[in-house]
Amino acid sequence: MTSRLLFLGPPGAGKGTQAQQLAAARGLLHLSTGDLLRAEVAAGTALGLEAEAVMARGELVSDSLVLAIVRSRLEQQAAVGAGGWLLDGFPRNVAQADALKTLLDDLGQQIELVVLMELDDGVLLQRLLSRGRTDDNEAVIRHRLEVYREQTAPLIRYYREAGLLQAVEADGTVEEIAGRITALLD
Ligand code: B4P
Repeated sequence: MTSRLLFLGPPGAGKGTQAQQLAAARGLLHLSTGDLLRAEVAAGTALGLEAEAVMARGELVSDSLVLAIVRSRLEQQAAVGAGGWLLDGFPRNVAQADALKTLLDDLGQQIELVVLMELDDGVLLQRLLSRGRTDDNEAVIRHRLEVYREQTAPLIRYYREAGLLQAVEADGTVEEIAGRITALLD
């Protein structure tokens, strides 16, 4: 069974929506760096204070901060001998992808599949405007899309060349998209 995977795609493609359902259905650890960062902000931790302004601008939080969060979660899971995971919104640039590879090598684990969720900017913008999170206003969304193109989109080639990437069309109902993703899994 495919049990170590990550979701890649622009902001608002529905990574979180699909990841939550799939992880619950397959008993995987769902690791969303966006959710974890928002939890730190809500709890008012030092880490949250550092992340809050960066997220509000639609930029990427520092690699060291995000990596510390991911490393501790994956190490905890490996220590108790638990199985699979689904990384949602991480990595978001090549430095994070390289660091993830090093971490997984240390843990003796490997990514089995990278699911790229593809969607037009117009649909993304409408979805995020109707979600209405604090970082979901038009100017910030447009900036997040630019950051995606510059920093995250190079991961498409990175994982394609590693032979791990499969793309799905992320337009349609939540159920239709879930069906397309499930069809890629063993
Ligand atoms: P994230 O929390 O990762 O959020 P996202 O990319 O905006 O959304 P996602 O694709 O998960 O879409 P969702 O399912 O919610 O990032 C937020 C910020 O955190 C970043 O800008 C950055 O600052 C920071 N961050 C996170 N990870 C980081 C990292 N690794 N490094 C540095 N910084 C990091 O869906 C969007 C909306 O569409 C929802 O309202 C949903 O209900 C709706 N929707 C979903 N599927 C739909 C469908 N099929 N039809 C219609 N609507 C749908």
